[in-house]
Amino acid sequence: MKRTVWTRLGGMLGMVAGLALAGSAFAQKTEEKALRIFCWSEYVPQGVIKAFTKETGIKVSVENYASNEEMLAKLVSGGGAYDLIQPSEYVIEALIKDRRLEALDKDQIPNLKHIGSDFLDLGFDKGNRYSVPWMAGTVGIVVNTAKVKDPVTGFSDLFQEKYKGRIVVLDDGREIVSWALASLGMGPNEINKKTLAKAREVLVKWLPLVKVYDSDSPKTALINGDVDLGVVWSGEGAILVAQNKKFRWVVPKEGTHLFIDSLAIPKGAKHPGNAHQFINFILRPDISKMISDEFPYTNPNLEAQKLLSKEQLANPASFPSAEEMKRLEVFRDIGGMASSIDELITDLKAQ
Ligand code: N2P
Repeated sequence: MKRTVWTRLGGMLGMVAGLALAGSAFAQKTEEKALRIFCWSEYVPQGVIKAFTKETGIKVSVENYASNEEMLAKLVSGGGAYDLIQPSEYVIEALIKDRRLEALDKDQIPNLKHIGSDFLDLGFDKGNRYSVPWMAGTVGIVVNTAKVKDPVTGFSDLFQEKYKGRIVVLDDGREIVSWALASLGMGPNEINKKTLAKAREVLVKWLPLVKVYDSDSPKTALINGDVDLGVVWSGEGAILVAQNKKFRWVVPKEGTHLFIDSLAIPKGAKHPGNAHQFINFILRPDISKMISDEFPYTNPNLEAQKLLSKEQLANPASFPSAEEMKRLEVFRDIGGMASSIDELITDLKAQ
């Protein structure tokens, strides 16, 4: 499934009728006023958590992860410890297959109507039965143009011997392999033994050029001047380009990942009612704007987009152009091949 169209500012969309009916299964239960969220680092503003607690009296504990794979491992071993998780599209697909998610009660999420139709009903969760979009985004290249004078338009321009020791990349095997595949003209979901062997040949040359692996805050090495180039999450890139004109954002010419990060309730969650309340809360346009202000990813909430400044909407990392959109692709669940990627990257890093 490839989404090539995505409105930048679109109008209001008629969709899920928000019938806020009382008396659903979740609302009837009396839950203690607690909520445990397991989410990406640098993605959920402290201010949003505070505002939620102030309004509802629900105390929130937050635990962070830096990759989908880290989240999955803890979720599977943790046995119902979390009320909300924040997986990307391909992991939602896997979790649904594995029956690890609670079906959502849409009656408790009337604010879902603010999400643009381009972000709903996607292949990994038809009808959004289990997940609600948090933010979308891409993975792209940041160039410090004060230091790098040659044009960098894609992964193969970036991973060159002359940039050795001047590069930060995400510490994320699935992402890294997708860049190598893209440079070979293959999509991010063409993963099997053969294609991984080809990716290895590329990465064996690329990875020794990397100075820093960082998925939490890859912008830091660029701001500090430790490196001059990076492959980073779009929200990190957006912060850099807004902060200093010397940073340029590039959507790699070979193609790159379009992720849809979402909220979902794991099976066995102890506070599903509170989790629904939180989901509906963050879909409120004013709250969603708070998220964009701090973490400028692609906000899928059309009413929140209306509250963003011209500068925010014009940030090329936050909102890719229609032409750039054509180069984006979502990840699919690749089942057991995920561990082969893990082995490959661990092995290459050790060399
Ligand atoms: C936020 C990480 C973005 C998530 N720090 C990438 N899927």
